[in-house]
Amino acid sequence: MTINVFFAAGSDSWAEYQGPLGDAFAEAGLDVALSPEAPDPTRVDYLIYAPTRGEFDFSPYQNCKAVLNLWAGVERIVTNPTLTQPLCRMVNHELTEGMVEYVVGHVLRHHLGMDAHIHGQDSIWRNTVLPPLARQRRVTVLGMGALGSAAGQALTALNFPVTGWSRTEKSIPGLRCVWSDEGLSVALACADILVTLLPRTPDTDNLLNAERLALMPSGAVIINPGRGQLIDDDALLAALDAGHISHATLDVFRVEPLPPDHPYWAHPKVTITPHIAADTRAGSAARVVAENIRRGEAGESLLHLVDRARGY
Ligand code: NDP
Ligand code: OXD
Repeated sequence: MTINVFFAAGSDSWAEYQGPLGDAFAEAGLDVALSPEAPDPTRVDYLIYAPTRGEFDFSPYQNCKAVLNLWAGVERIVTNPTLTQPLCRMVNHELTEGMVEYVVGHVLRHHLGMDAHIHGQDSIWRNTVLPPLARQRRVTVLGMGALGSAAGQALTALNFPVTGWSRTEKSIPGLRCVWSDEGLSVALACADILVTLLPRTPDTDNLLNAERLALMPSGAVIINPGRGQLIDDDALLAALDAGHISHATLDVFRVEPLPPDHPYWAHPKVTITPHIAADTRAGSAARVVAENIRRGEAGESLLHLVDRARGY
């Protein structure tokens, strides 16, 4: 029987996804009617969604077996009171690869002090200060999920001593894993470079406040590709101005695009990247969507199900 899939991720991305989704459904042996419109919501079996779509009323889709989100982050959907269907988020190898490359690149920039050479070409030969080796630079990753654990392991492979913090107890080869409030204090105290890869939930909002920033070593660097709300912006600006935090590389913000008058733009110790750390690529995302529909139709458990109560 034909499976009706409504592409509700927004008209802007329809052109990008139509072909890859068709290919992925064919590869998975699925007979799918895919449409960017849902004339009869009660006939929709699966709904593909992205938070860029904005406000959405899921209630008419009473027979929809799952909402398949194209983003990893779900904070804008889990709070939607009309969503009663199972929600799956995006996890895939290209998203992970992108994030690993972003994190490793920005960690190495700060570790090697690259800015001094990129911006300091003043004809003076200074070769007395060498950067320490990776094994002498402690990195902490907050969030040991799909992205944080992969980034942490890539850094470990380069010899950085990595501490990873999560909500629940974990054991990941090569990393020192910590959890709980006590674990957070331990993780922050050894964060010469801190990478934040937590989801936005009520528990992680403003996690990095003045008190917690003060636990970090003096001169530490923060790299935040997680969510803007993880950081208390005023506290971070104060810590940068005081020199306690030497630099912040920020990819995500409370308001996106970051408003032109936001103090981060002009701050000499802030690097802004415009939410490009890891993008969902249509080809690999389509295969995850197809696999979940195949599973749904076969009565198998869905991949990457979101726990609504937990918020991620
Ligand atoms: P996962 O759900 O796989 O991992 C989340 C991790 O955070 C888990 O280890 C979880 O702990 C931990 N966590 C959640 N809440 C808490 C808490 N209260 N205290 C301690 N640890 C907590 O997510 P992903 O790794 O796939 O993605 C992480 C985030 O990255 C996304 O939610 C999104 O915000 C962001 N992102 C940003 C992108 C960008 O381009 N900038 C692209 C993609 C994602 P536990 O393991 O114990 O459950
Ligand atoms: C995501 C993101 O959550 O791009 O996928 O931030």
